[in-house]
Amino acid sequence: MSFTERAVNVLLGVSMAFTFKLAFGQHPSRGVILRLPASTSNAMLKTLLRRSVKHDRRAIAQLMSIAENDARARIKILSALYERTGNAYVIGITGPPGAGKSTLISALAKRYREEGFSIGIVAVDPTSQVTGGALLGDRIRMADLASDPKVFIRSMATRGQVGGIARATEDVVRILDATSTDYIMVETVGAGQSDIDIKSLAHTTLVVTAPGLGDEIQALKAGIMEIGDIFVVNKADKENTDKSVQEIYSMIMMSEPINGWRPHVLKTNALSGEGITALAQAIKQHEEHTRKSDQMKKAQTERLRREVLDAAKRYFEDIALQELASTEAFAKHVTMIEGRKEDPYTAARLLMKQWKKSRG
Ligand SMILES: Nc1nc2c(ncn2[C@@H]2O[C@H](COP(=O)(O)OP(=O)(O)O)[C@@H](O)[C@H]2O)c(=O)[nH]1
Ligand SMILES: [Mg+2]
Repeated sequence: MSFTERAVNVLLGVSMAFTFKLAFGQHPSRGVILRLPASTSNAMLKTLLRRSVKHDRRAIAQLMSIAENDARARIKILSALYERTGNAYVIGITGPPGAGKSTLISALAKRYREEGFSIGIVAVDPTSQVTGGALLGDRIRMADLASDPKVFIRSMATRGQVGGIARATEDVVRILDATSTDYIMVETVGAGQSDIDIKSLAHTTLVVTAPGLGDEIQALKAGIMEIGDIFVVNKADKENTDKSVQEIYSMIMMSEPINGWRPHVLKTNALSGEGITALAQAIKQHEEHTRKSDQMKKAQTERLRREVLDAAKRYFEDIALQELASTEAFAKHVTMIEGRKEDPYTAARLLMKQWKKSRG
């Protein structure tokens, strides 16, 4: 990295931190993207949006890819779709690799399809990235679902998103919500192995484990215990299923119910379908509980608050800072820093002051 590049990076970093402090009293968590791809044309976006709200799966997939790669188009897409969101019910499915999450999702999806609901399945699985094996397995398992026009499947594993996988996943969920999807199931690998905050994304969170994984209870203890609304011990055909159920149950009984809900513990065999009806019922119960409790409204308000802040933060990162970096003033400051006539921190402060003034 040349000195100038370094100076530009420092300057952008500092001005970004400064802007956030100014606006929110908070520091940014990500680095700066220096180049944006060429914007997608408005006409093309319009066509895709029109097709996607009629649940055209190809258009939906295209919109998702554009949102992942083009920061400006992303904002256009999300704001155009926003008024249509808020209807889908989002189910998070998390747990250690190999527990049977994908298999369980297929079984649930089939159940929901029988009831006529449209389904979105979002697989966020960094373990799939390593070998591609798990992904292939998922694909075969979901093959009959994939041919159903009312089922949309998206795998997040191998994409290099502009704003990270967590943001891309949220966007995908939002786009599905806006395009008449009744149930959205998001699969993540549990306990700190992915960046996704599934609890805040999902209305109901399932924590899936299986006997014989060795570390199942350990995995649950490591922060995943608090997030489950429903615990599923899958692979009920294996030994020690009841023991796992008991262990989880006693851990639940030791803690207070959250928002009046004490998590359920169920066992399933995702391959044979045993226990899936009971699981779908438990999800329904939690959905009813969440919908009628004050908590859902509070959680929603809190989510919306965070979204506005987040959108503002993203605006700064993706657009305002890019604009700043292309101004003459910015280039001048970099030259001054190069000549050791100024330091990046002072430059950032001055630029921000100027920026604030220019916005009135
Ligand atoms: N015996 C048994 N195997 C299962 C069951 N559910 C899933 N599997 C198998 O467990 C493996 C991992 O399943 P997968 O759904 O990919 O797990 P994930 O990594 O949690 O998504 C696959 O070979 C599945 O066929 C079950 O209920 N019983
Ligand atoms: Mg999986």
